[in-house]
Amino acid sequence: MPVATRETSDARVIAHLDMDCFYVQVEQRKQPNLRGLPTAVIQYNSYKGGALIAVSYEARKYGVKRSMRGDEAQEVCPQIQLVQVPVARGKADLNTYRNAGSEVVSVLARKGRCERASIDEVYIDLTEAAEAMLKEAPPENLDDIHEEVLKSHVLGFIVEDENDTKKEVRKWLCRSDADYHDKLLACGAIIVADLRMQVLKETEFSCSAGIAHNKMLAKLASAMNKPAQQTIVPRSSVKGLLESFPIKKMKQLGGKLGSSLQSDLGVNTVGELLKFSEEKLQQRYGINTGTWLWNIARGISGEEVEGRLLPKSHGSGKNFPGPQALKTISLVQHWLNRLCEELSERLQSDLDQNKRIARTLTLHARAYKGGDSDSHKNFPSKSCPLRYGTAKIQEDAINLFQAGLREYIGFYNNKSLGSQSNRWGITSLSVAASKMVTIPSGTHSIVKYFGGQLQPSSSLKQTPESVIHEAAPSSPSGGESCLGLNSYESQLGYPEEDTRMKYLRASFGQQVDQSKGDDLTEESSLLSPQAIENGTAEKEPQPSFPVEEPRHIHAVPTLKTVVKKNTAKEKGNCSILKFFKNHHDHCTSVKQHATNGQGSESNYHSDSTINNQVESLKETNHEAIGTDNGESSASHEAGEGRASWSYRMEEIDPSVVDELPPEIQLEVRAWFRPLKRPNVVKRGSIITHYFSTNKD
Ligand code: DCP
Repeated sequence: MPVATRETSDARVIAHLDMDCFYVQVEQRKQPNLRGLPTAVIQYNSYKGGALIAVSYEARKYGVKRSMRGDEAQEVCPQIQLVQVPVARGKADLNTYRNAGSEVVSVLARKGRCERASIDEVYIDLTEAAEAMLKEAPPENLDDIHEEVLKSHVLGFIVEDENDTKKEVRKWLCRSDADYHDKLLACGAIIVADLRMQVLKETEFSCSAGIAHNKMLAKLASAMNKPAQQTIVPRSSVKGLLESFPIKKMKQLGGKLGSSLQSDLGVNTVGELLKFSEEKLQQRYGINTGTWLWNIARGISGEEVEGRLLPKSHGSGKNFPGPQALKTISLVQHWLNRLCEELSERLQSDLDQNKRIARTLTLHARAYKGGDSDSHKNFPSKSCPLRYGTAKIQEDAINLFQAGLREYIGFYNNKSLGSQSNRWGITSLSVAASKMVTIPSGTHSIVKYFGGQLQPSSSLKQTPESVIHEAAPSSPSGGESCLGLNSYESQLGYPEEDTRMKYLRASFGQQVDQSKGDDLTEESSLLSPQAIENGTAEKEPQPSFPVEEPRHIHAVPTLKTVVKKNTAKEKGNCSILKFFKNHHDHCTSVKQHATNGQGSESNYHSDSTINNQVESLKETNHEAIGTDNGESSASHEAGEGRASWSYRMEEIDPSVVDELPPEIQLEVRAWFRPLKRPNVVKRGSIITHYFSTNKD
């Protein structure tokens, strides 16, 4: 949904830079002999010569378009050079292009706050740089202005004699009587031209740019004069620019909202919106969208350049055109597995390089059913909290697909699968990881520690309650307000609903009854769309989930006491205590003790792995624990062939706690404090230090 943001009263200088025929340029850098030739990059899929995804400007002159396939392009331009995208896992591998985009961003980021808007687009806030230039070296004082700056297009500035364009542009840039806004834009234009030349020098890529007072106008302008040119949008030209600008071409108006403006209000250009009052637009489209529409009609947008050099999300997709459409679940699964493998690799490298994790997994598909050629528009996108680990992502993705398919086909009984009207084919599949969050510094090692050791679960299915609509990808259990914890929960591979408890289990060796999901039948193996839609999915049968073994439940007297003592400190939705409160009455035993029973491994792989991690930590220090406490904190239970262990509250490593999100630290620390038992452990040993409660 568009968000109305008020424009600040201060003049800003924002540039939008967009690479020219980007994939082609990347390929031409690899093969310089292609430079200057009509060239296009084609998709991996060779159907009808492969889909064109990037077309050089030389090829465009012959009428080659991106909508064409290779065969058609060769018909209109026989000499066209077709280069196939790099391939991995039977699909396009875009890493080369992504890395090339990163090279560009790193050049631009030297000059101002950058927001990487897509693989080849960047916004940059040049306000400070322009202000500094205006103060120290205003254009009117410059002896020499680079040719590249003089080639700028100034919207609304009419040059009488085309031969004098550069001279006229110089005059416009250097006007001493110009208003402050235009002077800043003139400085912005000089800076942007310089940046574009720098990008060309360092990366060999050319780009085009728009320079304006906000992101919206800068973006519109960058596409106006391509390739390798720049366009300035003075305030005085905004009305003229928007007057004739097609409404459907405006960002966020390409879909239903734009169509409604056309059909319901008869608005075909942005300028035509000026006829409507803000109230009228609000009545029709709601307060926020109404105001946003009122603003864009006037070229107003206060949206900030976000300061983000990394992509907002990761995605991996593939098209299956014509006869290649996927018609069975097993084929879909095959391809989803490949897509998820790639996604998982990229998430892992983002985590390693940038310390970021993604919180939401979304599946998109296009499909047809029966003879309905329009039905591909309606395959619902589905999202759920993202669990790390390739197998988990694969498992969740197929479940999301099944949930979407169920809704798409609109039936609830597998018996109808074979009927003609319910035949379907998938023509496009993609998985995306979004809601990226940076792990606060200091938490890296714990995430690595858990992440590195978590094995993919083979049987823990995406629970229905965690399948959510694309439109509302936040957690149904209030995940949004628990950002820190949920991020880690996702990272640790827990389904969101259970995470807090599992976190506690990992930390405190506690186990919880998790017997739901028993007695499920094959027939209910797809989730009910109604349940998902209404947020009541947890009431639905949970299909083909492995039967979970009831868990032994061992409560901790000390923990219980502490929980009671600290209830007053509970605050916000993130509270572990609050969550714990909902569950602790299930706890029956009086010993803090964790036992992984037979058969629980597959269902609780994640937390049992963590248990084992804690165990291995403890084993390293086993001697010290045994010596100091007279009670082994790590033990192997004979007969089960599985490790189990028990330990005390005071044995929890405060340094591990240090690495948790701040709000969790506070709560866990509150639990530690009453348990201080000075002199119980021997000072000086590693484990004493490790588990010491006196450190905080
Ligand atoms: N791309 C793609 N599939 C599409 C559209 C684009 O794979 N349907 C890729 C190839 C493009 C790159 O993204 O090179 C950037 O897309 P742009 O829309 O910015 O187009 P180009 O950079 O190719 O050309 P232009 O100079 O018109 O921006």
